[in-house]
Amino acid sequence: MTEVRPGADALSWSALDALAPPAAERIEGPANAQATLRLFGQPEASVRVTLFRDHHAWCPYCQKVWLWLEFRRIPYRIRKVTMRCYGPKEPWFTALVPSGMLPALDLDGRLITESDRILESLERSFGPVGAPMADRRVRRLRDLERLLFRAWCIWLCTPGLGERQEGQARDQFQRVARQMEQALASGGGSWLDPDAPDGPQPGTADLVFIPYVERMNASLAYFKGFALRREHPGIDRWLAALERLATYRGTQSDVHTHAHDLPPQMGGCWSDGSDAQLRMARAVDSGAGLDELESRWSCSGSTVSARERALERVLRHRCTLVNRNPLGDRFDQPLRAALTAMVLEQPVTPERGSASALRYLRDRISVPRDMPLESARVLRKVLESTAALDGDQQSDALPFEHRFDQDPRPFLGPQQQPA
Ligand SMILES: N[C@@H](CCC(=O)N[C@@H](CS)C(=O)NCC(=O)O)C(=O)O
Repeated sequence: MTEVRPGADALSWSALDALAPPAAERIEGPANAQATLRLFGQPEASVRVTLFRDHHAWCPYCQKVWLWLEFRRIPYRIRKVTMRCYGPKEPWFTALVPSGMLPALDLDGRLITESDRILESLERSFGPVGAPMADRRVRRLRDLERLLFRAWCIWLCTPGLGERQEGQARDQFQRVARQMEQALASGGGSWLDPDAPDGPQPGTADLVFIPYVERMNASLAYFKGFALRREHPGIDRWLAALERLATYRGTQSDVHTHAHDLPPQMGGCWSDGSDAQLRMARAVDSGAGLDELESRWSCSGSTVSARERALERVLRHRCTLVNRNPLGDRFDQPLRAALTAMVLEQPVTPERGSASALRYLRDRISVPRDMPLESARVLRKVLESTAALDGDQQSDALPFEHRFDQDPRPFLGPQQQPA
């Protein structure tokens, strides 16, 4: 039994280990970014599908296919590939797919690329999730999703918009967002799926919207000070219905991750510099988060709390996290201090000169790659509160044109997959 002393000492690694829960069940448990095999109660010999997706669990087109496989409960393997903005592409993958583009899928030995072609092939082999891709009503919704995507790109990714153009771009985006709300309202249930709008889970029509609506919610808050969920209550209800489902939560990212992973992917995202924007961006960057826009889901009721899961995930990679930190070995005590503060829910003083090192880690927690949203929220907050005990020294700003600081290679386990 670990003796937990009240007071301000950082616990040892072995004391922290004793407080951590076992790793989550990856093969049969809820959807999770760490799995490399998913079986849904079926024998491994029945697996016909391999999904090639990114190490960071960030690619939106991969998320669409990932969600489809999870909701349809098709056994599959996962092979993870590096996206160019995080590090070099694996040669074994470019030998298979010369463009290096993700996602790709092997179905019964046949390689398929392009997420829509992948979904069509999966539907042919296993049957659809709700109304199928080719259904006239689903096609109309897919077109609407592309309209929303374009309106979002124009607003977010056009540099140098003046005040008037910002307003026009926002109006255009909101016009299309209202069409999505009308489509939801006309179904009369929680979902866009025209066959079962009040069914227990979303259909393919919903799955095609999820990745980018999630990214819109995050990026428009961070770069434009725009609260999508407040401005569009119909979209808020739809997101909240998704967040009640463990399958969606397993794939869900958060505002911080999207805000810093989108710019290199999109060729830049541009802030409007308004008071609301600066306030929201500061809240995100400091680790305080934007509770009203992030998931309302709470882990309470789950057997493992958000902080316990965060502890387990950090402990798994603690050596690499210390080695990779700018403070090197001297990050050992500050990291233990923050983790101790998190589990004991009381402040623990880090060694002097560690504020920027703690903030370096705060800024690099990637959701859902590293841990679920709720765990990241708790961990970021405690890294910041522990850093603040040392001072206000910040870490270097995150790069905008690439994220080589997130190269997955140092974290790869023996099977070349991050554990
Ligand atoms: N039209 C494609 C788009 C896929 C796509 O743009 N994939 C990006 C990631 S989001 C990619 O693989 N880029 C290459 C890289 O980043 O390495 C699809 O629907 O599958």
